Amino acid sequence: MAKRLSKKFSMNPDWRGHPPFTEETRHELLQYVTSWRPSELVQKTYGRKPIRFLIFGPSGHGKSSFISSIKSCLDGEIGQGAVVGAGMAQVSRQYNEHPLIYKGEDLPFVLCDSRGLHEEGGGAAIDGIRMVITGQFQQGEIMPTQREMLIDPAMPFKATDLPLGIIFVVDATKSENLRTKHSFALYLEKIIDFLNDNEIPRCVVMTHTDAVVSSDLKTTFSNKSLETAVDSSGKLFRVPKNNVYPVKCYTEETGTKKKVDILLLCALKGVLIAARHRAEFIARSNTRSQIRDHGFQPLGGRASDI
Ligand SMILES: Nc1nc2c(ncn2[C@@H]2O[C@H](COP(=O)(O)OP(=O)(O)OP(=O)(O)O)[C@@H](O)[C@H]2O)c(=O)[nH]1
Ligand SMILES: [Mg+2]
Repeated sequence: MAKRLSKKFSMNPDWRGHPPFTEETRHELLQYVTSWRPSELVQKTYGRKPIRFLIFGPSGHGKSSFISSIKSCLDGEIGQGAVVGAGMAQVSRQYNEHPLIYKGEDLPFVLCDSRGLHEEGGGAAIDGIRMVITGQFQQGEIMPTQREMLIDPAMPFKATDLPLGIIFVVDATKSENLRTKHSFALYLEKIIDFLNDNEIPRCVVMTHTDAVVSSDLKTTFSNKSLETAVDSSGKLFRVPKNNVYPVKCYTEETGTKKKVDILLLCALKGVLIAARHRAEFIARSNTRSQIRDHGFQPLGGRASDI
């Protein structure tokens, strides 16, 4: 009894509320993610194209691994969805839209892989990133580095060309170090300013949780070192702490695991909730501006009153 009590009181309290790591939670999260659909108004506004979520982050921090892991989680089997590196610099150089398939059907959104941010010598050019955000890059096109950037980025774009979310991916063991790099902070600021100006929701997916929480992923939300990493990742990408999602990617597993899936699905659910709010806002603003353009008369008022 004394032993049980001392174990109980030696555990850290959770720093974030979270669902239990049970099979039921995995099932509920999977249900949410796979049944997520944009409303009719949003579908009408955005057309038939899948909704885009862009993945940005420094090279080697796990962007492609996160995409692959989400695919494996939906599939129930480990596969190689996006090419992942092992000790290589700058593996992904292209812009790549990855469809997500559940039980043979495409989900209405895609995860878009991209070239690493600002790695010495070969990071993605800021103007190239702006072009990816505004939908001016085709599937498979190589994203230029600052040196290679020759294209005029000043192309007009519509609100519906923009993604409904940016997912910054960062390695939990490296975020603190990145914060001290002045050149990276300046580079990131330009990207964040552009996202703010266009009101694009963003969050952080923090990979390598397993490297910090070495014992059991169940202790993710009570581990103090991980809380510190969540804090510094939030400050680095200027998102509130509750929009930083710790995950572990599938790296050496041969089958999917309940706790790994739960962390991955919690992250994706957070992205989808933010996207729904933004999409509804754009769809309604779009409808209002069409009403203005066409001079429709709404019930109880003249068009000029809107
Ligand atoms: N232990 C552990 N390793 C991870 C995790 N996520 C990614 N990795 C490893 O980190 C390395 C880099 O992962 P990638 O997914 O290729 O990183 P990337 O951001 O796509 O890199 P670039 O394509 O070069 O920009 C690989 O060796 C992965 O296996 C994680 O959550 N835990
Ligand atoms: Mg990659």
